Amino acid sequence: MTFPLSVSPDVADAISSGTPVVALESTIIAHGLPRTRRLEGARRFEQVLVDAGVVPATIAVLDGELRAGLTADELDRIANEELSKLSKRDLPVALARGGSGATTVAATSFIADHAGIRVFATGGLGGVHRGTGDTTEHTYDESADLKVLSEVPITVVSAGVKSILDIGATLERMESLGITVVGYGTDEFPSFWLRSSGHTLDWSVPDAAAVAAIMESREQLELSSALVVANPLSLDDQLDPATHDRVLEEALRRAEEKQVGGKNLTPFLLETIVSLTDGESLEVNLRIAENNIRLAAEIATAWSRH
Ligand code: PSU
Ligand code: MN
Repeated sequence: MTFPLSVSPDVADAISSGTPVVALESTIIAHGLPRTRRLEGARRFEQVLVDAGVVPATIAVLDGELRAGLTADELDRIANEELSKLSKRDLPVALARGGSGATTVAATSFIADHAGIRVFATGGLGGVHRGTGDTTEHTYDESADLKVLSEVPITVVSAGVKSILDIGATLERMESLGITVVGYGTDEFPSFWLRSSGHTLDWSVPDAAAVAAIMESREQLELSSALVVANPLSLDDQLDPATHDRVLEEALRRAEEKQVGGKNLTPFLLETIVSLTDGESLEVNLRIAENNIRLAAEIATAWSRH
């Protein structure tokens, strides 16, 4: 039986010729941006790679097929159709039904790895959600992103995880799961909209070549776990910290009041924060994605030369 994945001709050519390729996820578009900004974002993300001489491989499920590398029309579908959010466990259902959907970090990493893509850029990873109300109450809401990243030898560039999550618990889980984490030019794990989180990292790297060297060592060790490159925004580009703290508290309060949970929780919190900041968090969000994609392009280029 062959693996049911369709890789676009551009991406397949790049992989076989050793041209750098970077995978992009589709959930960040379909569930991370408001409809009016989706197409612009999707195109911009790919353009940043093209400008750096790297082939973009946006990943999604279309009409019952896993896809790596989309045409302009297909990118349009991701931006304009009401797509479901697919984590790894949802893939067999989507395939069996001939359905379409946007892929999370978990599903994108799984598909990218099967396509032979080694570098992936996202905004923020999923992680461990905060407990609701009483801190002794566990929701067991931990993103499948973490488990999949413990199983797939991919390099993911992210701006850490959002402060809507329990960042300390997320870092502990990444340690238990054997996921390697390095800060890019920082020894602190970023909290997405902010450069810092108060959580220090064991390792920091100065440039893309240092990341490619770690990728090579990982291969020699035959490790099957991901390398997370935590790439913070500059202080000038981050969200104002006081605004951040205020809107975060309010968004968490509204989620609890409306009892939003499961896969709707992340999109709900993100939308609420966009509206509470009058769209400012969205501009920061777009800068973060671009910043991560630029670094992923450098890493993929360094890797292609190793
Ligand atoms: N974090 C963000 N923006 C996002 C997501 C996470 O800052 O768009 C998306 C990613 O696709 C991530 C997914 O993989 O949410 C995690 O969702 P869940 O917690 O339901 O696994
Ligand atoms: Mn969840």
